[in-house]
Parts: sequence; C-alpha cells; structure tokens
Amino acid sequence: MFRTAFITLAALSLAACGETGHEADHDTMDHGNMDHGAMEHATPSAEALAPLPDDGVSPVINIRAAWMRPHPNGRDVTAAYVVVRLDAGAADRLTGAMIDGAERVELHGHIIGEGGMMQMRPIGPQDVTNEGPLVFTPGGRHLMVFGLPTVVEGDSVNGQLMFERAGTVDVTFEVRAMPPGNVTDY
Ligand SMILES: [Cu+2]
Repeated sequence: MFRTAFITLAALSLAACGETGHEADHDTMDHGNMDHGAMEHATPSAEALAPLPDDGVSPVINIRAAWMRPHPNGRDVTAAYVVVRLDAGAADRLTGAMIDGAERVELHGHIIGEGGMMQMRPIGPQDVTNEGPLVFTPGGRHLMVFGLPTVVEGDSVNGQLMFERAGTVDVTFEVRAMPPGNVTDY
C-alpha cells in the first residue's frame, strides 16, 4: 500500500518535470488545475458587439502559423494557435472554430486573476481588422481543444475557423511543441 503510493507520487513528479521543461506549456498546464470545470461553464464576455461595417468588399481571410501542441500525457485538452490576417475588406469577426475529431473548441484568453495568477477564460468573438493580424499565441489568446484523440508532434489536424462575413475557412494545424517562428514574422 505504502509502496504503491510512493511509486505513484514519483510518477507524478516526473510528469510534472516533463511539463515544466517545455518553455510555454502554460496553457495546457492551466487546464490541469481544478478551475477547469468552472471555466467550462463561464459565459463569454457579454459586451454588445458593434455591427461590422459593410464596406461592400468581401473579406479575404489569410490564415498563417496554425499549430497545435501535442497532448500533455494523459489529458485530452490541448491548445492551438493561429494568426489571422485580413487581406481584403475592412473588418470581419472570428466567431468560433471547429477541429476534426474534437468534441469542441473554445476561444480562450488570459486575465490576471486573484493573487496575480494568470487565468484563462472563454472570450467572445474576436474582430479581425486591417489594422493588424489577430494573433493567437502562447500566453495569449488560444483555441482550447477538448476531446480530440491524442495528437503527437508531426501530426496535422484539419479544422475550420468561422467568420461572420467570410464564412467558414479551412485551416490545417501542424502539431509541434514549439511555435513556428516568431509572431512578429507573420
Ligand atoms: Cu484555455
């Protein structure tokens, strides 16, 4: 009995080391805590969204640097990232995402919560304008992917991003441990 408990603890601490060894595993680690059940039921911020301007130009959406972290051991939650640029039109709005094989995908952001701890929460639709790309990156906005069968580095996973004006845009996420270059490159 005692011996079993010891072995279990040793295994846990090894797993913890492995996770913290990844530079920015922050997002998936956040999901390892017990807050997550509560967050699932949190409602996205309810600020009224201004209607998008109708500039008469069909928006052209350009998606870059789509990637997803491998699942942390034993978890079925992971984070995906993407950079969305508007190549034509004045504005569009990202309203949601789907990933093939996943139960659901939520748009998440971070806030500074109690005690100065970073916490994530679902966020509402995100505007994409011609003032600059809409960036999902570690430590910031991310797509939280629930219930996807385990992915490992080297896999690629198809999905769709949904926009208010442009409709559904296909995207392929590369599964990798590190971001594909610097966000400023995109
Ligand atoms: Cu999250």
